[in-house]
Amino acid sequence: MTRHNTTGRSLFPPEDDQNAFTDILFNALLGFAFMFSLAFILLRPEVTDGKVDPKAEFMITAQWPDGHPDDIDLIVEDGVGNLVWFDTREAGLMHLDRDDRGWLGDTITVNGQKLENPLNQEVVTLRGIAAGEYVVNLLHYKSPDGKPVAVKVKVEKLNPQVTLIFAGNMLLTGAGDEQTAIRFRLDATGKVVEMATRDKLLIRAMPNTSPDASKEVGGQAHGKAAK
Ligand SMILES: [Ca+2]
Ligand SMILES: [Ca+2]
Repeated sequence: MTRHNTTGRSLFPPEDDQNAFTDILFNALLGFAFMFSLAFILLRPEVTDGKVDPKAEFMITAQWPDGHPDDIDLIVEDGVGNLVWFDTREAGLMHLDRDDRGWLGDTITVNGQKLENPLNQEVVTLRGIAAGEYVVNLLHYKSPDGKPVAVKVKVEKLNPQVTLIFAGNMLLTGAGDEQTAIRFRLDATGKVVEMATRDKLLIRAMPNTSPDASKEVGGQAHGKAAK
């Protein structure tokens, strides 16, 4: 029933007009909803199930306890003697994504607010496949309290899906300690054909290098490198 005011004019449009208006509004909303859905589908990042980084073939990770003050270094040598570590972050097809220095650099100030990232992790990626033997070493670079540190080392093959090649626990005994976590040999297709754990020194074997915990930040260390 339509209500009327005292002048006899309707307060609301006749029902037919109202239905037409509702239809137009509904259609417009439907159109917006459709366009929004379409935009969302187009903007949605592609789901790469099981793939971490399509540009990398292998990922080598060293991780030690969150918030731990010690600086551990990951050093990887490829089949032709290229060496990647904090001093040479790119060599051959290898790349050191981050030199984690323990507690150092784990706190940043944004807009006056202190943010902490307690993670202690270094990652080396192999951006392509080069046949040969890879040597994965750890170096206990800086140890303020001189105590041993447990480090987890992982080697993963990323394509066509993530496959764990190696996972191990190492115990680094103090500044200057260098140990081999794993050696693995790849064939030309990226298949792991051999694994070994016998030590091969990469940094301590270099001339004029002697990692020393007493060295100050910014001073010369590892021969030519300054951290
Ligand atoms: Ca480091
Ligand atoms: Ca850290």
